[in-house]
Amino acid sequence: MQKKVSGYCALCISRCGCISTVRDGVLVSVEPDPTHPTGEHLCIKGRTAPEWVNSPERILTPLKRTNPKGSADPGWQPIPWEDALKTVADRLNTLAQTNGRESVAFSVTTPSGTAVSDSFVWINRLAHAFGSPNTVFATENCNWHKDFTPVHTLGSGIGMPDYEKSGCIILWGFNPTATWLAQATQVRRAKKRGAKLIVIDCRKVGMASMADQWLRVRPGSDGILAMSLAHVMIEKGWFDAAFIRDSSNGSFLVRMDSGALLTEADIDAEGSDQCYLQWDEVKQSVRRVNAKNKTADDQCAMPALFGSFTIETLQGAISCSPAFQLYADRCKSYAPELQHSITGVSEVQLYKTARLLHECGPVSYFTWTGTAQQTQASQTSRAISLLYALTGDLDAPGGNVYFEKPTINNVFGLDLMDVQQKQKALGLAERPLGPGTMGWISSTDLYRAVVHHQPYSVKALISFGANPQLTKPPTPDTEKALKALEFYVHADLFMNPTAEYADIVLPVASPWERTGLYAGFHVSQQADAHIQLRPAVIEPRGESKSDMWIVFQIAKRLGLDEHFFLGDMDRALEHLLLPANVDRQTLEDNPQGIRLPITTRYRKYQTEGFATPTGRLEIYSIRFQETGYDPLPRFKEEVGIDPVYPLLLTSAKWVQFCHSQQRNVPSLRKRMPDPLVEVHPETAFEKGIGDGDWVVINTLQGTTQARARYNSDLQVDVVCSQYGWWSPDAQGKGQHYNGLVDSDGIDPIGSSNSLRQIYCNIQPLEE
Ligand SMILES: Nc1nc2c(c(=O)[nH]1)N[C@H]1C(S)=C(S)[C@@H](COP(=O)(O)OP(=O)(O)OC[C@H]3O[C@@H](n4cnc5c(=O)[nH]c(N)nc54)[C@H](O)[C@@H]3O)O[C@H]1N2
Ligand SMILES: Nc1nc2c(c(=O)[nH]1)N[C@H]1C(S)=C(S)[C@@H](COP(=O)(O)OP(=O)(O)OC[C@H]3O[C@@H](n4cnc5c(=O)[nH]c(N)nc54)[C@H](O)[C@@H]3O)O[C@H]1N2
Ligand code: SF4
Ligand SMILES: [Mo]
Repeated sequence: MQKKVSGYCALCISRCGCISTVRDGVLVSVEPDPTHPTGEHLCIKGRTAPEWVNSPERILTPLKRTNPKGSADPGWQPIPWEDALKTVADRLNTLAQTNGRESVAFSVTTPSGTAVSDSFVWINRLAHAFGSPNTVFATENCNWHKDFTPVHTLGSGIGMPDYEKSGCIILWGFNPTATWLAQATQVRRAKKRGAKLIVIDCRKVGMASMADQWLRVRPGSDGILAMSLAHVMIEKGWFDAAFIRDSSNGSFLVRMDSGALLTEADIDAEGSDQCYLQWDEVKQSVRRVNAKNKTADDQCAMPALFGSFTIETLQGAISCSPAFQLYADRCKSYAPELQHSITGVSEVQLYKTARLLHECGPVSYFTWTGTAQQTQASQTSRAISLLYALTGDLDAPGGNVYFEKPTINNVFGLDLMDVQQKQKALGLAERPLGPGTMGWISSTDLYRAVVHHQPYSVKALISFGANPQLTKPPTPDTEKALKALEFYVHADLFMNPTAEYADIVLPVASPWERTGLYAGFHVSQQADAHIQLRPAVIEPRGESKSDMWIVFQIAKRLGLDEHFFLGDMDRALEHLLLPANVDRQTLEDNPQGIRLPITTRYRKYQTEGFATPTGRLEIYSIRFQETGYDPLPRFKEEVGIDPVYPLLLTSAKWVQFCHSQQRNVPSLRKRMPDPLVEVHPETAFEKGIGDGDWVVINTLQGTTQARARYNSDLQVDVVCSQYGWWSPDAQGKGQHYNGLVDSDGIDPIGSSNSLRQIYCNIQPLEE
């Protein structure tokens, strides 16, 4: 018996349309579905998915620990589902009663690099319905800087390049060839049609070899690079002044005494503090702007972007400048001639790049983890958003666009907690604009709460996938915390070094064994209009269950049924689909998905404004200013180089694996048997390291091992290694890339770690 079933590969954010073949109830192959908007190609992980699904290492029953934590053998003993679920509910309820609901933390793996996307919102909803503001998630090192920080500038995330109409595309610390195949396909197509391409990456990877400009930025200097580029564009007048004047707060006057925006309330006792002021160059006087709809009292005015003006206020004469002037001044302090030793990019190349941006638009860009994993990621994100704002192409044809998506109900459920409970999120008090606002916490904050009871005690962890032992920086508390947790339950397909500390492990079905709803495939309007209910193609292996089922069953036993459709997953799905204009039956009848008849509305800000405090794109961030952060990007410069650790280490992803997963898939492992570190041959030669030799990487924090691979496209003092290795036959077990990271250095706004700007040294491994 053989059948072919349409679906999509759920293993990463690309969600490539695919066709799965099942023979006698066993998944035997996964192939591309070129009729699907993301189905032109599958990567090697998708093609080898049957090995992953059928792996002998899958967890097939609920397991209970019988030996103490930290023992070499946890003594896993199979237990019935009912016992497991009852234990989980009983323990969580008891702990919450004695220690408060915030004492139970949740954890979820990344939906961009796993299929947990099927249940991501339900897992978060469970935490919120339970009353826990504490969900550990990779966001601070993954997507906070691209999906949430830009809210303070653009009023939204960064959107998606409108590849089909872009004249010039920037890939900034993002290598879709390895990490998002469907975007790579779009870029290649655009390039073929004649679009220009700028790649900003420390390595010449992926599309860099076909780029019109490849900017070999030094790790961690992207914010400075963005400011340098912006300086050139402002100095040359290569920016969309009308857009900045009419749609950003760049024309709003800033009081030089306080750094606050000047408002009508400053000049008129009856005036509104929501009404901002510009300097009108025609009338040579101030002009009032209604915050929410940009209409001013005088339409034929010319608001100044540059200059310095003395304004008579209720407190006397005050010197003021348009926010854009302050931004231009800040950019000037990062002028290319001052910064090329820090960014590694020459003045000439910066001018050429700025010219491309000016002459070859519309410009679109995508940035991801190359600009995330640094301690200045939030200001870097702002600097890149502001540089992009200069093009005037936001939400315009060919620019970064907010495509229309199928509308589905939002069940994230943050509002199931009251304000007081939400405010208890670990780290939120220190970083009020950080991931805590979404109920997401860092593992460092979790471990501190478990071990030091700071700011309060956390006693339990319920984790859906994730392997923070390897994917987050270590802290002196990590192991202590994992041992000290009074109760830890981990739901996964495979064991991992973090799950080894669990009290109970729950077996999760693979995405080929469960349904999944996906609404909007991102990479074009056509893809984003696509909605699909991926069918299960085989029976769940062993007793494994979907994350959604586990969530609903735990909710039931916790007495939270009312928030989970009384345990009825079909009704839950119907609820999601209510506003979507498509019903479940239609989706079930069309497993390849449905394209809804929706089209792009460009430049929505013209009618809706921007979702920022001033209702405009914020050159000058009001929330940053009010929270005590610099309202304009500012960067600390590299510290002087330590002769003991003279090399600059960064990391990246390769197509074979997602994070710490898939090392146990034989076909993938054959292609990448050992952890790699890319080294410039000159540096390697100096240290007596041959291509393919094992080397030791040292930092102030730790040490690990990897095999050298020569890469002559790197700067000579930059090295790039892999993270996520731990499988027993890889050399370096017990050590890993993130052991090299200093967990204390974090971004003060968004809490990202320095995973990509680490001073290190390397030497040959003594056998
Ligand atoms: N040095 C360095 N560190 C990094 C990064 C880097 O670039 N450099 N990248 C960071 C980024 S971007 C991210 S997102 C994080 C990721 O960090 P994590 O979220 O910890 O990701 P993984 O290591 O892939 O762990 C995934 C675990 O979830 C399980 N899993 C897979 N699918 C499912 C599912 O459907 N349900 C359940 N319940 N479990 C599932 C897997 O078997 C595995 O055990 O790592 C970060 N760490
Ligand atoms: N194969 C695979 N695909 C994945 C994942 C995976 O683990 N494996 N994970 C998924 C997830 S969760 C995510 S977040 C995405 C991430 O997707 P990407 O962001 O594309 O992932 P990376 O390869 O880690 O980083 C992109 C590039 O940043 C460069 N880089 C390193 N340091 C710097 C720097 O300081 N500045 C700049 N400008 N560039 C730098 C690296 O050389 C690399 O080419 O991928 C998703 N897809
Ligand atoms: S890029 Fe690979 S792993 Fe990601 S969805 Fe596509 S086939 Fe699956
Ligand atoms: Mo990520």
